[in-house]
Amino acid sequence: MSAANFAYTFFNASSHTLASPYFTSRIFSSFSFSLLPPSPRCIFNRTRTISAMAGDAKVKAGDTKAKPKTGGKKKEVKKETGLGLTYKKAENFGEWYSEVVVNAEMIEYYDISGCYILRPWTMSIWESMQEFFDAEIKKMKIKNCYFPLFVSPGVLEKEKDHIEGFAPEVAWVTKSGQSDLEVPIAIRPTSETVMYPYYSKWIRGHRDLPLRLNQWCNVVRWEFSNPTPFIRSREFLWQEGHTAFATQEEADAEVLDILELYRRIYEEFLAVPVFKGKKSEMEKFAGGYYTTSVEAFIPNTGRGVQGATSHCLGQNFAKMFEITYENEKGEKAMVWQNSWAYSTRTIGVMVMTHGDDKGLVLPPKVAAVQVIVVPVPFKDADMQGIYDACTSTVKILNEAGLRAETDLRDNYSPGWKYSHWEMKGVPLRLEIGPKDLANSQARAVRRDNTEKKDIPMANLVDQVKELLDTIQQNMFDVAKQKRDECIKVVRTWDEFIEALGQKKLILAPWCDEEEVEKDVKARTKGEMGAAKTLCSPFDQPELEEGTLCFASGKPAKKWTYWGRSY
Ligand code: 86X
Repeated sequence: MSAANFAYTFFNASSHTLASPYFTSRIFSSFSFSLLPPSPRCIFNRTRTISAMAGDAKVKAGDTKAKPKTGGKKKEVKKETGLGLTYKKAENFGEWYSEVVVNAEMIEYYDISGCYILRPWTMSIWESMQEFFDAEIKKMKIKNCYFPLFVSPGVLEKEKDHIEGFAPEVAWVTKSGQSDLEVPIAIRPTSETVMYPYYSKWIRGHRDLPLRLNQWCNVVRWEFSNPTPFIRSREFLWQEGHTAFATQEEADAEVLDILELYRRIYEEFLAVPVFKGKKSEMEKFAGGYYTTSVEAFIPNTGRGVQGATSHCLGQNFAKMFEITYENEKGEKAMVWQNSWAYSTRTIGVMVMTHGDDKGLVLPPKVAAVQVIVVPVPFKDADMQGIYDACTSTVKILNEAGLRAETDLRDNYSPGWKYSHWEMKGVPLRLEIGPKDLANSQARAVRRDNTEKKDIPMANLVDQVKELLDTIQQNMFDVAKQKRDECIKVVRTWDEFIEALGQKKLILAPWCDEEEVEKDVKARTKGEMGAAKTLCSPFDQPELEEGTLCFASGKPAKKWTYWGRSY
């Protein structure tokens, strides 16, 4: 098949009839969108924008509407204060989640389905993780770079194994202004095809290796299954690392080094427990050699969620993109490659894990505001004295490197402020009232468990630091305990089905055969989605001699986590 032809079939999974590599508008429009130039009304009149857009845009079947239930009508019915959640986490998890991310001012819904505005409260979380990860990969001699957003159709053809099945998710730009582009260009869903032609160019000899690059960017995947803020959005932010080595040993080592950084992001920053493990043949990145991942679990929905992936690509892409070099002996050799990524999905997992019926609960390490200082005026109290105490408390905490703010707004009551900052998930609240002022202390209230404690001003910084550390640790411990309570070890099919019905995270002995995983998927198919493997944990319980696979009855090769997943 010619390159051009392949590019065509590749992105037109549904059609095999057309000879041209590019598209007739009729067929093309079934999976593309066009970039309409924004008209003034789109920018200035929001109400009209939404209705106009719905009319203008070609909305594809299966496209869900852009506005969530909670962002629309519901809000008008709600109390004027705008405080408090309508839904409870345990009763209606989906609506609860949408409401939390909006009311905590993390997300604003956008008028394109599956696209969300990331507000400052979200971005500061992303930046905390970014700061950590970026510094760590720099220690590993990985360098940042930036490749273009657009992909020419020509290079995509090289990637048969890789992109097969993904074609319907690729978004295309087909016009500039009113004229059709001569050649449509794709928007990156991931950057292998964008980057590897240049790896081929830049890598000549063994001295050019290793080549270790990372980029922080956005990617677009035009998904049609139900969009969820952070968890499944059509555009998201991520880092993608792409590295090339002379030897497999170096590549193998990096896969695990990066995976450990992902574990630390989840466990040390987001206070979310994860398992490190290897993906099954079915669930691995098809273009790669093997895939490792960190896997989280959401007890409320009984779903696993892939937290981040670190792939060894082997030499598959080196073959496709001719990434070769001359080794010390003067022979031509192929590089070993890895790729790895984590995305803004991390934030969604954190919200789902820690949020409660009062809203978001932020781990101190990633909270934009770690301490909110609230003045509690009383009838005849020395108002100025209280305000000054709040301001100086913040100053002392800021100088100690803590992220503290005070809320001195005089048009809100202390109670309203408590609810507001609880909704936003601030880990620690310090209340300062007349009595506290008189005693030179502040009343500390933890967001994670409502525990209260008086802190003497003389000891402010130490005690606040200690409290924040305790909160961070406690949030992880509680989440881990809840997650662990969901783990169910099963050995038979009947136990497996029962555990699946109970929303468990299932650990089962498995024969590690692709056919068997397919069979399990088929046999568990239903409204809630099929069960699949999440990963085979690196930390394997002992597999006793003679243990059989829960699904096939053949000898088991390993313990594997199974469940429904996001
Ligand atoms: C898989 C693989 C890999 C670099 C990573 O997981 C780490 C960072 N990439 C990504 N993947 C695709 O390759 C893909 C390709 C197309 Cl064309 C698409 F539309 C969606 C995709 N989704 C995932």
